[in-house]
Amino acid sequence: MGKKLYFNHDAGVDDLVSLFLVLQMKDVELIGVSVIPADGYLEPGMASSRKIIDRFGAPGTSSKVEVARSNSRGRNPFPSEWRMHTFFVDALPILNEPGIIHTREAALPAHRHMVEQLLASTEPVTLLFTGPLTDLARALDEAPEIEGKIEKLVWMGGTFNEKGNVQEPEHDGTAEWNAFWDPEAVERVWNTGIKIELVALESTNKVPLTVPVRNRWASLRKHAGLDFVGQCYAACPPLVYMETNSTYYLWDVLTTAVAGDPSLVQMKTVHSTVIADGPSQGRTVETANGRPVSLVYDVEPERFFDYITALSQNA
Ligand code: AGV
Ligand code: CA
Repeated sequence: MGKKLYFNHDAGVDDLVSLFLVLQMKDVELIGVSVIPADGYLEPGMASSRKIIDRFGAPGTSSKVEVARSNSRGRNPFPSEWRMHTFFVDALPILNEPGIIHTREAALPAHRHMVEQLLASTEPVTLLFTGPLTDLARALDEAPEIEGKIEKLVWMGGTFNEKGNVQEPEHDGTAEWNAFWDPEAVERVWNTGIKIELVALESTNKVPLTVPVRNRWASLRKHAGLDFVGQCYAACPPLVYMETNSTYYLWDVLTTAVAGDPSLVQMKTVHSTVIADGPSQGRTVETANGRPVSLVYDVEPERFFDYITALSQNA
């Protein structure tokens, strides 16, 4: 069946595109999904995830994979303009054609659902997180023994650049949003022996959403999967002249591609700690005696875009 993977996401545009892509990976067995309402809203995040599994999962996926609802709350909320994107994806006609949802909602909240799935697995499981780490931190508090079931964590979050992407009145701008939403959760996860592959802001510099990227998807829209990807990203502004606070990179999609095929990127070991409080909260800092993570520092954009296009074309 391929490697087992559990996916926790936060219902943004690229989180939902990531779920679609995971479902296309022939060598990945998705064992569970959970949704945390950070950079998105919970109800449309749950509904759209279940509809994406129905529409784009292989036959039988809807009766096997459950979607769990997180009851976690963050320290620093995302701007609601960004979070509104979840309603847009959930309303796309391609997801609403059948008018009925088959994929089940899990009975347990996200962190407990993940514990249940991990403990039930006879093989090590890859964790893919494209939002804050809160549900993993809580799962580790409740059942530290899950650490032995985790092959590795592939996470989109953090940055070692001077400048992050948080622009909030009481912050100095050094943090990345997923880390800023719940800095203590990053600290909790850093304080384990779990192998971590990190896609930080600098990892995605070479893969912004641009007009040529959009046009390539548009030219292939006869394939339902690429039409879906194009429709989702239609909600986001492309990079044209210069980066702004709303410029979109393929943050979560690159992270998902790394989970599917790590050979697409270059990684190096970086030792780091996280600042949990004060004006730099959520900032990840390189420190000689800090916790090692494998940081993605380079990607060939051509290969990456070819990879996600090929996956989407088969849908
Ligand atoms: O910091 C990147 C994370 C990713 O997980 N998210 C978006 C991706 O899902 C937060 C974010 C940063 N800038 C944004 C974000 C923007 N301009 N719009 C929406 N979300
Ligand atoms: Ca995300």
